[in-house]
Amino acid sequence: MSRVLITGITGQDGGYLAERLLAEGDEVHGMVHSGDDAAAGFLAGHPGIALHDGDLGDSAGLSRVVEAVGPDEIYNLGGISSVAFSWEQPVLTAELSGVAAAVVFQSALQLQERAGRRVAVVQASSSEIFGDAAESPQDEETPVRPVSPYGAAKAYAHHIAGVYRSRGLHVASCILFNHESPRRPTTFVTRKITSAAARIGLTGTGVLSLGNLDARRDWGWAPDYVDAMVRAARHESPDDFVVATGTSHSVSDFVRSAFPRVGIEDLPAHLETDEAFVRPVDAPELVGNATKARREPQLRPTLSFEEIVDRRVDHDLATLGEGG
Ligand code: G4F
Repeated sequence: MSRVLITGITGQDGGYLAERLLAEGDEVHGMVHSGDDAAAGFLAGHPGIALHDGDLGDSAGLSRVVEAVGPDEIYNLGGISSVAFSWEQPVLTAELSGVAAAVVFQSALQLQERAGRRVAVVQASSSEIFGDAAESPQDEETPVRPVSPYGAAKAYAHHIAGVYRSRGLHVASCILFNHESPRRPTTFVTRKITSAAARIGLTGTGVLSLGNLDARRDWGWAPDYVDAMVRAARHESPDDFVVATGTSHSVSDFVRSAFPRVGIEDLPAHLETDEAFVRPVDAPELVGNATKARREPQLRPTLSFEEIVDRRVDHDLATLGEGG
């Protein structure tokens, strides 16, 4: 049994991770900040998890949580997760998604040295670090070249993970490409599309407004990526691992797969573009080469793109059909 601390436990990945580790008999602790409205509901739905007050923006408090829990494993999933929002709050993004990682690593190293045992850390890195990528697909050696405040913050966290690894901390940086589930909020494009498809499919009316339809992303299934993080934490040697499916689709491909699922073929009648959703800079294509992760910690995607779209649309249809 491992004692595990998760930052960002109330998010999509944090929830799947906590459920998986609890089911395996691990002792699960999560850090939540006082403004996290999801915390009370999360605790009610997950008895057995210990929640600790802490804020990624408060270095001393964050260190105290690591110290108090004394974990064997730390998953640093917290921070700003929306690339679009990072353009509105670049400094906050740098603090929560960048600098806080250094505090986590420093606290873990101090705990490791004091306790005389390994403290394994997983940093949830992001394909956004590649930004306007120098090559396609991207792998662990692709130059880091972010084009968004979010990508720049994650790039710092990714680099400082390497620094602490060289100091003897078992820190794996999992470079996660887009990964989706019904738990995604509608601020992300896939959920925005599937919830609109369900609504328009049921009512026969409505228009979906999107930004850049040409952006290509490598969309995987979130529980697979959580599995990858656990395997990376427990892999004998810490490293950087690209976690991806290896296939990219455009935003308009996603729309073209989702709408027919609800019986809508006349896309132009229900789709428009709106400049308000276009970002100042948007990486044109992010697609990962996960050969290394598949070879070493043996990561495997379980769902295809089409299965992911279908499951998501079906979930939103069922939710709406139940009056949700
Ligand atoms: O769904 P998105 O907002 O996800 P994004 O920006 O790729 O970020 C997600 O994946 C990253 C991994 O690469 C994570 F690190 C990050 O935390 C997050 O999970 O946007 C996907 C694409 C973008 O190109 C965006 O410009 O969809 C495009 N898009 C087009 N119209 C839109 C919209 N995105 C959103 N959110 N809303 C739109 O209306």
